[in-house]
This record gives sequence, C-alpha cells and structure tokens, in this order.
Amino acid sequence: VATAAFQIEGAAREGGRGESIWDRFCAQPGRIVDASSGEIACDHYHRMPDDVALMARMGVKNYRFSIAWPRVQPDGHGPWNEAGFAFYERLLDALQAHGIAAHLTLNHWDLPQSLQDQGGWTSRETCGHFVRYAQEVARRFGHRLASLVTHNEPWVIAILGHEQGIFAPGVKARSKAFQVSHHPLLSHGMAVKALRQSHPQLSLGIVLNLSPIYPASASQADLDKARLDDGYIVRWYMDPLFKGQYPADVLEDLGSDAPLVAEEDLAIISQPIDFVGVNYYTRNFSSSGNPWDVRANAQRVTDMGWEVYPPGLTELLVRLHRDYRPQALLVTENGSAFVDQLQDGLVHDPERLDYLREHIEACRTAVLQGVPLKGYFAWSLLDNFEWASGYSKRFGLVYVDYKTQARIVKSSGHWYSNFLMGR
Ligand code: IFM
Repeated sequence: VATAAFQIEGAAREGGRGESIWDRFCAQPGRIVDASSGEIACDHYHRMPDDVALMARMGVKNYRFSIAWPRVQPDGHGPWNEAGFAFYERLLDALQAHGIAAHLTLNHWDLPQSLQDQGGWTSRETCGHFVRYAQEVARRFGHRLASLVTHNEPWVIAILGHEQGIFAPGVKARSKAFQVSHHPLLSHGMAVKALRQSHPQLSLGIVLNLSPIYPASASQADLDKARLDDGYIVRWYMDPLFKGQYPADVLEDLGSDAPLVAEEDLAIISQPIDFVGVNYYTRNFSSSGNPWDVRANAQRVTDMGWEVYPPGLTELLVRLHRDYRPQALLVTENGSAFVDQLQDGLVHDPERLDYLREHIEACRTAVLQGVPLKGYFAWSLLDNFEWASGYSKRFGLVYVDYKTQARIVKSSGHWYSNFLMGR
C-alpha cells in the first residue's frame, strides 16, 4: 500500500516541522474545496504504531510512504530537525518489527515554504538543496530501505502547480511550468549520481503519473493532438530519463516556454535507475476541439470523474517496456475514489473492490506479456487529504472517520488482504 506524508500525517506544527507550500496554499481562501488543510489529516503522526499494526494485520508486506521535507529540515537548506528524523526512525522500527519493507519517497510535493520564497522549483538552486536532503536521508536510513524514490509525479508539480495553478504553489505561468518540470528531473539525476557513490546497494527510481492517450476520433487533427499530448504527459519525462533528450515535437510546440537546459543536464538526468514507478488511474482522450468532453461517455467513472479502464494499465506497461526497456517497473499507485457510507460499522465498497481486482488482473496480463513488473502498491492505505479536493474524496482501503479518527477496513480492504495472504 502507499501513502504520502502531507496527506496523512497531520501534526503540521508539531515536533519542529517547518511550513510547507501546501500549508500556505491551504490557508488561502478558495484553494481547497472543503476549506480544509493538512493540519490534522489522519493524525498518523500520533497514530503511526496502530496504522503499521493494521497494515501488518492486513498482510501488507511493502509500504510506500514519503518524508515531509520540512519536518526533517524546516527551511529546506539549514539545520536538520532531529525530532522530525526521530518520527521516521520510529516508523522504520515499527515496519521492521512487523516485517514490512520500507519504500521511501523524498518529495511528494510538500516543499519547504522558505525554499518557495527563494523561487522553489523554478530555481536551479533548489536542486542542490534537494540533493543535500537526499544524501542526509540516505545516510540515516539508506540501509533500512527496500527502495528510494526521488520525486513523485513531476508533471503534477509543474502543470497543476505552475501552469494551471490549482495545486500548490498556485502559480499560473506556462513559461515557469516547464522550467519547473526540468528541475525535479535534474535534481533526480543529481541525487541518483550522489547516492550511487554513497549507497551502491540502494534501489533508486522516480515515480511518474502516466496514462495512455487516445484520440477522441479518427480525424487527423485528433490523432495529431493525441500524439502531442502523449509527448507532454509520457515522453516529456521518459525520454530525458531514458534517451537523454526532450522530445522534439513538444519542444517545438512549447516555443519560448521551453525550459533553459544546461549542456550537461540531460546526461545527468539519464543516469541509469533501478526502476520506474508508474502511477496509473485512468486513460485520457485528446481532441483538437474540446479536450475532455469525450470522457462523459465513459460507462464506469470514479468519484473523481475518472474513467475505470483497466486495459489502459496493461497497455501502458507494455508500451513503456517496449519503448524504454527500464530495468524494472513498479505500479507505485493505483486506486479509486468512491462515495463510501459507514453503516453499522461496515463500509461496503464493491466498485473499489472491482477496480482493484481488475487492475491487478491487468498487471498480470502485462507480466504474461514479458513486462518486468516487480511490484504493485494500492493507493491508498487510508482515506486521506486529497489535495485540492480536501477530504471530499476517499481513496482508502481503510475508511477514516475524521470525527473520531477510527479506522474501518472497507470490504475492498478485506478483499485485498485475502489476496495478499493468498486466500
Ligand atoms: O492522492 C494522489 C497522490 O498524492 C498522487 N497521485 C494521485 C493520487 C490520487 O489523486
């Protein structure tokens, strides 16, 4: 199962944690649909031992979580916060005691606000700060990790955070967005280079949100648009990582909004990595006219309005293997939001159960086609803070009653647990 720090931890002002860009963003009126924040979230900071014990009871053997950078280095460049590191040390101890492997993500979006004040991901200097943070985390915890991920979904940081402005830091500037898309990739390469020296045994990768893109019709204009959108979503990230170049069609389309890329950058970005993490939720359609209307025709959609389309996962994995030959692929997130009702102490969620089962089946199909798929993480262990949607969307295998913080395993969670235990 997978989670992320800002979405579950809470304790935003405890233990010396610094402010993150998401704390600042949530405090701005109108940013989060239910006007909520990560202040308390699932209170995982205080309930961590119980949450880990729950995972263990569910038969979970691999846990993907992230470190809140401002918890361990409040301003992103100055002193380390020992109380922050102590929390993650306790988490690793608890996981180890239960025989659960730890998969750590360094950046799941909660950049220290003070780095944002100096330009955040638009600034090349943030890359240097990120590498020092990566090195310190690896120095303390590297020997205890099954894998380490540099960044989660750089597309989201760039596009939702800096082009559309609907995620933190809420910037709306296309020229900045593509500079931002470059810096997490660059800092990924820089961190991998440094960690290879210090921790040659550590399994290193990056996590991308990827979808297959379908043309809305067979018209040439829609086919062309789908190809370009594939460039923006898939190739813009995979090509520099595996081919050491940005895709020419996207660069041309970007024109003056293309990022400044120093001569050595692409060689740094394309460091060999041990795996690519794929976050898959749905497929997308592209049309030269109105881009998203076509999805209204989908038969099955989740509470996010995303189509349920398991074959898209097989198709994506097969294509990534064919075009890029990564050493290994992991599905680092896959899951669905549905409206859940807690009734008589139970949550019956057949749609989420079907979603899970069908996507795991889609993974199996990919493996049978020769894809080196080495793992699958369900998103998410718990209902949690779903960014701009606040607490209005529930992705958990475990229901969280936010009034009492009670955890109730949903029927999908029971099904998954049986699956994990081979029952
Ligand atoms: O909740 C998010 C997660 O933080 C990143 N990937 C997508 C999930 C669902 O929107």
